[in-house]
Amino acid sequence: MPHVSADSQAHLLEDYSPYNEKDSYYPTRHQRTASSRRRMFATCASLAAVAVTALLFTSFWTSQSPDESVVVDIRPSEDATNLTASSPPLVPAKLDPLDPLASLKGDPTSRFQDNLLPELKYITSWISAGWTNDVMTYGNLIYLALITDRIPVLAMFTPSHIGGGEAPIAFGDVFDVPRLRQLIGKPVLEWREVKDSSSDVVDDLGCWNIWEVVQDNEKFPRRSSVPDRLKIDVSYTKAPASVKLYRGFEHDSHATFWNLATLAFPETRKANLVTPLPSPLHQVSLPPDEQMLCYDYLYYVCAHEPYEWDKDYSPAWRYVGQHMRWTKPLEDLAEMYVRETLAVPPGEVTPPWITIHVRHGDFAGWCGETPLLDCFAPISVIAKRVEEVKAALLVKKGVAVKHVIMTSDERDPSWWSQVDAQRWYKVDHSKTKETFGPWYPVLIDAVIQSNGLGFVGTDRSTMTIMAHRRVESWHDGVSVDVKWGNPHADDH
Ligand SMILES: Nc1nc2c(ncn2[C@@H]2O[C@H](COP(=O)(O)OP(=O)(O)O)[C@@H](O)[C@H]2O)c(=O)[nH]1
Ligand SMILES: [Mg+2]
Repeated sequence: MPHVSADSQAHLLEDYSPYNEKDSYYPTRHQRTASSRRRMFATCASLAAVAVTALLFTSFWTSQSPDESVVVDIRPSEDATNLTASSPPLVPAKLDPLDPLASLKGDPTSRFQDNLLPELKYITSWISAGWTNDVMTYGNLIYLALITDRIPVLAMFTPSHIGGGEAPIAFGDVFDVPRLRQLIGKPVLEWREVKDSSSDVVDDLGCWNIWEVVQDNEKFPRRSSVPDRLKIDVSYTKAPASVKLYRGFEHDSHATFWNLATLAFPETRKANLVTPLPSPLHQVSLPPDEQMLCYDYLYYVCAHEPYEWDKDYSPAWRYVGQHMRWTKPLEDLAEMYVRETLAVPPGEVTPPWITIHVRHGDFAGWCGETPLLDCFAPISVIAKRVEEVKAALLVKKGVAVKHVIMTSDERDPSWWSQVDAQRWYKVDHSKTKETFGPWYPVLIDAVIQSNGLGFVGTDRSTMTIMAHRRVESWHDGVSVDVKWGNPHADDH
């Protein structure tokens, strides 16, 4: 491992995620003021509108939603209570969540502000880590949008682990945004729908700086290439210390959803306005924007405890993440790869499979003095877990799974020959990058992992966490994670 300074090492470790620090440290629309008559009229009219909307939604979902099993009604209860005069601004019930143009003035504009509807409120944030961390970060952004009644605006995925010089890929080229809108029943926008991707105009925007408050190593807002890519010049306002989950605790960097959500509303926002940092390009100082609410970085956000995506109760997973389904072209491509991998003859149904995800690569940086052979789980330990998952699937689903597919970032040919010796299948990615582009080896592997009936992952990998959740939620399958770090780490 190259020599790195303590600070840069901390940054490097953070990207290993989700546990960048020692986990043992953890203790365990507009406001109306009207006469009571007008208020009563408004309430009745609203109730009628809600009833009609509810009916429309019900019939829509019954007739069109292909996966009711995962539909959870997370819309705020639109009862008389929150439709009274003192309600904070809501995404209006009459707004068609499925039509992106209903949430905008029209086609993408050169200045993003020119496309925002004055009566609506939006929320955005940037990413800056490994791809799966970034998937979670966008999931957190959408969840924060749900609890603040704002429309999330999502940027692209940036090529952090696949070569910094590669082109980004749009969120909507990976995840099925129309289906996401349908499943959460709310508008979701992509930046490419808001601002013309070829625009040369640099927009100014005031954002909250969370990063500098939740961690001690970097005395600046979280760095991300996204604002530059979107041509946005950001002026940051340091958030109040109260956003941090464990105030004063240097070994954790989490804020909570609701601490951040308070800043979305006028009273707490106003009470916490401090002098903003001038933007790097135009040197403008702007308070956090009220219409396009913006936070620098939302990876380290939780409702209850750090690294929640790893928990079954995770609200960001339950209300958002599980509804982030792959685009149909990506599903089809991965299915084609699975059929080739398992040599399924044309016309035959693809058999169920178990995917293994072995994460090595930069995880070596966590091994310290422990030799890698003792640190990473050996194939024998992984094989034991595969047998356990097979047995559990037989009991739970009555299915005897015969096919096991290995996915990994490991490049050592001798390690892969051990995989061959187990008669596990491996995906041939020798032509994937040149045929489909640099994003596709990891995208295809992630889809394959998510669509198995069983999953054996690597503890502490966000890619594993997502596959684990997806297999359980989408397929009612069985997932386990292999522990590592010393020869007895996975003893059980
Ligand atoms: N193709 C492929 N790439 C992988 C696999 N595991 C890890 N990687 C690469 O390593 C990166 C790991 O970063 P991230 O997605 O944040 O997951 P994490 O670091 O494991 O938490 C991925 O984005 C991929 O680029 C795998 O099984 N297949
Ligand atoms: Mg990562």
